[in-house]
Amino acid sequence: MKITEVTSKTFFYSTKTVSDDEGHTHPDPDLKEHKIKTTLFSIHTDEGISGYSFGVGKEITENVIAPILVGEDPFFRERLWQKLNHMQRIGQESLNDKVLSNVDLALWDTIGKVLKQPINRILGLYRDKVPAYASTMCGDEMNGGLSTPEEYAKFAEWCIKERGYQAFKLHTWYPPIKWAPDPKMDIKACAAVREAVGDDIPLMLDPHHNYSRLDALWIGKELEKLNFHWMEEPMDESSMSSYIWLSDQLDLPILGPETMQGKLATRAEWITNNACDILRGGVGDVGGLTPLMKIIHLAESFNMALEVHGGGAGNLHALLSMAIPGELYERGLLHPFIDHEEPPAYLNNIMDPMDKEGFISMPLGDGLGWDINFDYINNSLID
Ligand code: LLH
Ligand code: MG
Repeated sequence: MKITEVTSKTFFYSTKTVSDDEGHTHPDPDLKEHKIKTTLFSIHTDEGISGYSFGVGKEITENVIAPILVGEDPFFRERLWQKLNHMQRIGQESLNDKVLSNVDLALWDTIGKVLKQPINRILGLYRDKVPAYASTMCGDEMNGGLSTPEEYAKFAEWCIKERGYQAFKLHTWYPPIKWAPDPKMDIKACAAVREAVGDDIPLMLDPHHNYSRLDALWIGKELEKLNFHWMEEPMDESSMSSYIWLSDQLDLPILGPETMQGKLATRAEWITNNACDILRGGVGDVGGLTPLMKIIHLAESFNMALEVHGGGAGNLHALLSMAIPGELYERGLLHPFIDHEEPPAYLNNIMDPMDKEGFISMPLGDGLGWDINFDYINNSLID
């Protein structure tokens, strides 16, 4: 079996969210829809079967990825991944871990479609559903949104008591909000949420990512009083020493690294240096499902829990196949003004429908299980 063609097609779709100048997503201030671009990345084979993912640019597809993939057998996924991974070293700057991840996911999708099986069955299932937590967008200044501790509390109450989520994570206030970050405000929001949902619901905090050691320690100690489940990324993860220092002084579990580059190797360093209590990895941070499964097995061999970062197809298949096990699926990012149940126009269904008890079931479709609206994409192409 051979890959015959690899393409990236750019198309428009509508969204009600905007990014701030630090890259965090919020609702559009007027809650209006506007168009943004993304790409459909496709791997075509000589057996007429194709695999897909999103977000790999046209230029890198044509100049870097297609020359490596075309003519190869997609079942040599490990070799193709290693080749692209090594190419990151030699100045292929736009071949970042997110691109690598999306190429890897499209290879998995191709393989699943050829074998006519969902990826979770190919990996080997551990369970057939996973509990989800509500993961908020970071704080804002929108009245009725996530602008005060009381608004976080109200949203948490709805997520847990009405919608059925099993746990709740706050992303609190970061720059460019002028008064942020503010450790005291973070703790006020966490305390209000604890009060609203009661003592038994697991709560987590993902605060501003550039606090000082002393601020992070103070927040951690306050979270211990509020019986929080974990804290993640309160400081720049480039300094592993800071995380060793912090974890050493807290009973509160510290989770990481989330955004630090280095894939498997970085996680091995964090485990062996006791820089975290729970490991972190998500397909988009580590270069795909191929390396994420290795990281999961690395954590397993050290008896360390691993929490998967982010939602989406690749992360869900990994969670269904982990034996350590990943405790919770991160569903979001959520906001009182945004309907997470509504699929983007280029999908017919969302990837992670959640039942009333807060569980997400295994996707049954072949490959990654994306239900892609090809008609929408073909009618919205811009090149
Ligand atoms: O930057 C953000 O908006 C969040 O930190 C985002 O990366 C989110 O996915 C996260 O950290 N979840 O844990
Ligand atoms: Mg995080």
